[in-house]
Amino acid sequence: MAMKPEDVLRVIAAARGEAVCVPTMTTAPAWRTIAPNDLSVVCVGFMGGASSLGLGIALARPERRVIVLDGDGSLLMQLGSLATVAGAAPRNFVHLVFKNGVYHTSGSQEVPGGMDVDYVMMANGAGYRDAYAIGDLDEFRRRFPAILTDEGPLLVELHTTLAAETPMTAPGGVPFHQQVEDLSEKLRRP
Ligand SMILES: Cc1ncc(C[n+]2csc(CCOP(=O)(O)OP(=O)(O)O)c2C)c(N)n1
Ligand SMILES: [Mg+2]
Repeated sequence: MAMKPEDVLRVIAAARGEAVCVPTMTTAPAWRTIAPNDLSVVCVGFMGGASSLGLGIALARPERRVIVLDGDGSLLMQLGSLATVAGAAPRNFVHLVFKNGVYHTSGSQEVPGGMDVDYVMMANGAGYRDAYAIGDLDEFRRRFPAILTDEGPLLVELHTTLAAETPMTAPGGVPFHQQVEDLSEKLRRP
């Protein structure tokens, strides 16, 4: 079973409240249309860096939930970031891994191990507080309130199909430095 990434993003956008979202790779173009101009910072260039960016925000704003929307190939490239997150132990940090088995953005080359790589086990091994996999949209919708409130760091491996767009087929959006300034400004407000 696999979910359409856009359907997953719509569930997140509808229920996230004041959570900050950090989408990367193929979640980026869809997120721009599903949740425009909000508490997000969309990043593409620094493969594997989304969780570190999210970690920084989570540590700086411990009262706010931070949700990283990561790619499987990106996480695999910076696997050590799992131990960095677990070591910092941010209670407000959620790591959603969109596992599609490929580097979709760069041309759908297969990620080593494809869909067989077990990111749940890796997150548990690194010391995340909790980790589990979801492949069904109804289950994701049902469990999302807990994902928003359970103590982190939490990793959820999401089994997804390929997105309709990638940052290559749908480039653009607000420049990264501008998004960072906008988000900092919003987070500084009381
Ligand atoms: C260090 C580095 N190597 C290679 C690239 C080129 N690149 C950009 S996106 C991408 C694939 C991302 O795959 P994944 O994280 O699985 O996300 P998906 O596109 O499948 O959503 C690659 C290899 C890069 N940006 N940085
Ligand atoms: Mg991928």
